[in-house]
Amino acid sequence: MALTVKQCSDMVAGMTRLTLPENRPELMSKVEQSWSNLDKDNSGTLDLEEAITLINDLFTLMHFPPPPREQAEVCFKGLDVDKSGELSKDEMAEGIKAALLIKISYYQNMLTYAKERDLKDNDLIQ
Ligand SMILES: [Ca+2]
Repeated sequence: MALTVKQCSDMVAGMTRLTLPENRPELMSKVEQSWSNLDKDNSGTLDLEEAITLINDLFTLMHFPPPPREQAEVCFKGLDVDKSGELSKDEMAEGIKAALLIKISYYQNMLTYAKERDLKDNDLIQ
């Protein structure tokens, strides 16, 4: 996926904003938006199957191939901080934040690359 320098820096800014503590309500509202579709049994938490669907969606959203099942399960266990076997909205928000931070560092590397080559705002980063 080729982006211009401007698109790339806008993405970093947008994603960074979501990870800031003061924008927690905004992050929570994004979690809230997708939650009702995912929490099929309306339990208020996501079980492993529901969470894996979400993890796959998130990866797709970030233009990463969905992880193999095994890796998604490891991911789920990592997100389930209180080891309840289910994910709460807070645990999910933390997971999204962690995913965003990974993605931000990816785009920051692209920006560093662009800077080293003295690319302008509308130049594509190849
Ligand atoms: Ca939990």
